[in-house]
Amino acid sequence: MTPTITAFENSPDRGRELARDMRVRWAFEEVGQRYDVRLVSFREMKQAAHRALNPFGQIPTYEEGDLALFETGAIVFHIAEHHPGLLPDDADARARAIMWMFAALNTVEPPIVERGQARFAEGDKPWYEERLPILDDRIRHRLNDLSRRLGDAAWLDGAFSAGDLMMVTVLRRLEGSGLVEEYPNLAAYVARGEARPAYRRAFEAQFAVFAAASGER
Ligand code: GTB
Repeated sequence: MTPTITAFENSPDRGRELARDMRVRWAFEEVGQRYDVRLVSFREMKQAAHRALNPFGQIPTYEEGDLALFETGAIVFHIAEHHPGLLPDDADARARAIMWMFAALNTVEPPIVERGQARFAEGDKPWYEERLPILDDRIRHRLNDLSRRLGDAAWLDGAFSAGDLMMVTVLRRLEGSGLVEEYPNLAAYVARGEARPAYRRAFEAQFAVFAAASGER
């Protein structure tokens, strides 16, 4: 059965891979699983039918037969568990790859989300300019440690895994901030992720939604 995910009908990022369905699309592409996409408007996302899939009224969601999931961590993990290619066979290496997924979502992403939220919700407030360097330093704190751990390695723990997929998409959210570029090994790490053919295919699919809606190409 072909799984169906939901994505923004009209993404505020203009199809630039920042909305979280990108992670799920990328995971599908890495494992070679076809998928369908149902586009939803902001209004639809808050209605009962969508909230039955995601009580928080957000995208992406995942449906396959009787199974409905939300949370990109759970969705990517589900895909990785059911297809070879995103989690190592060795039990210890597998546990570490899952650990990196959690680290991306629970330790690295929160200060990045906080920065984005501040710009969105407080960007016009007088304190915003003063607050931004504090938020940036919180992110640097995480990037410092991540950069030190990654060192010269290509990926976080041996071969590319779901942990890297999640971490790259989290770091991608800093696009335009200049923060990742302060750490050349992290910038190269993100670039390596973006260069993967599966990432490119996911990007094209996500951008095509925006292009079709806007007439751009
Ligand atoms: N923890 C959840 C997960 O990982 O699945 C978070 C899901 C989430 O935040 N979804 C967002 C959403 O539905 C879209 S991705 N937001 C609408 C709402 O909450 O009402 C976040 C996002 C949105 C837009 C941009 N952008 O335009 O740059 C980037 C990221």
